[in-house]
Amino acid sequence: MGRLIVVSNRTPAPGERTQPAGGLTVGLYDAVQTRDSLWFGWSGEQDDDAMEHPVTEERVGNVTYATFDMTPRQYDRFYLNFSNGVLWPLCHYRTQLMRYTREDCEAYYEANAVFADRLVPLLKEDDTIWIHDYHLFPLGQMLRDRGVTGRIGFFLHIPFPPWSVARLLPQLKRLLEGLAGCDKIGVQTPEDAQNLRGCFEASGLTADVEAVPIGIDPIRFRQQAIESASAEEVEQIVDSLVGKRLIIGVDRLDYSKGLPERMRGYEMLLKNYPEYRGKVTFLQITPVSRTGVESYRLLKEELDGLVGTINGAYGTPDWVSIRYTTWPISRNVLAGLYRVSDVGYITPLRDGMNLVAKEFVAAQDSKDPGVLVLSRFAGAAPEMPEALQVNPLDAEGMADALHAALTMDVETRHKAWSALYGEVSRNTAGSWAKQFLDSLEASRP
Ligand code: ADQ
Repeated sequence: MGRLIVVSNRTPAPGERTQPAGGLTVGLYDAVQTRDSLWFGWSGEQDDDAMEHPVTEERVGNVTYATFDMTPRQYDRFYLNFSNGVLWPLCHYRTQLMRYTREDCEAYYEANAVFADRLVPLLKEDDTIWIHDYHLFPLGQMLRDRGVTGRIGFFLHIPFPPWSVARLLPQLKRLLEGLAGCDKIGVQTPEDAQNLRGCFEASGLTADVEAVPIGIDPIRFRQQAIESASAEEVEQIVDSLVGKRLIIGVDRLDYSKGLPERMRGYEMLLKNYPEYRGKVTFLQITPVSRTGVESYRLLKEELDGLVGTINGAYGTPDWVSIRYTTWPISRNVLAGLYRVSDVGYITPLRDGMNLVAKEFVAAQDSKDPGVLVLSRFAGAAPEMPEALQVNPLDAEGMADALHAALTMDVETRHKAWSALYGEVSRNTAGSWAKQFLDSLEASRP
């Protein structure tokens, strides 16, 4: 069997190469460990002379991490402006937030060409290449143009919108032509697959698209949660609640995550169900991300204001209704916090999958499990029908779901949790990678 070549915008940071921290790293950890692999991507470093810097390689176990630096221009135009200022909002159906310029678009293709030019010399004939995510849509075809003949797969971690929305992107066909260079394109949900197929069809292109939902490592995460729930850091937080019920939300600060809407849903709980005033705490953990993009700065201002308004309106001298932090928290502590929470309140407006929903389920105590309140627009929703599913735009509906979660008897909670945990255990990070790679393998003789 040839090598597995993983290509993603960022490679795991050196500290994460032996201890995967989340998302993509966990998903691919098993796949790259069990076979001779190369993981190729941007180092995270920027330098004016980056184009003169060589690719740097580090070998850890079975994996060679090959990384290169970017120029500040590439970072701004390829990463911030086009990937995160055009493609991210488009794929999350937020077209009014797209800030398109031709110059950024060209810089996106130029940066993809740099990925291709730097990767090709590292390749061998029987390598299988697996490209990840929206930063690298055109890379497959660019590798083909440079003579790569081996199998190339692509996985999109975020949603893909229908043709009626996608066609708002200038040069959509060019983007799809680049993607069609891959033998197999994986997406998170059947809806994304249908949308992407529709776009290929409308553009007169053919491609092999398949829904392969990503999962977590539930056994490992559960173990982490059990250990950390009784660790000092988590116990201190539990003590500080002095018996109040705990609702938890965990997300990067991103407009796709529906954070203002979530606050409004919680505010409605306090308004419509006054019996919870002074009796619940909502802990929202939201590390800031992409601060270089204007819409993210504006979102932070909006959220800061909303939290202040709700706390001001409902809080009392001895009770803060929302605890809100924008600092990152270690995964261990996070796992313990999920376990001690009564409700996981995960309500994105649109999300590729949302691994936090799966982590919350894995972390629960089977004898007294918490309840998952989940947006029906998370990619995880079709796999999790036993969660209390909500529309994040319906504040009253969210409040009703929180109330239902907080009053659910243990038998009903246990029944729902068992079904959810069964699914989270069936479709794991490891099985996701295996299913995709098997399918890529079978895509041609
Ligand atoms: P993200 O948008 O980053 O990922 P998500 O799937 O929820 O969203 O993954 C976030 C990961 O980061 C989780 O493993 C979570 O535990 C971790 N995390 C979040 N906050 C943290 C904190 N404060 N401290 C430490 N860890 C934290 C993208 C797509 C998703 C898709 C994933 C994987 O947007 O829809 O599920 O890729 O495909």
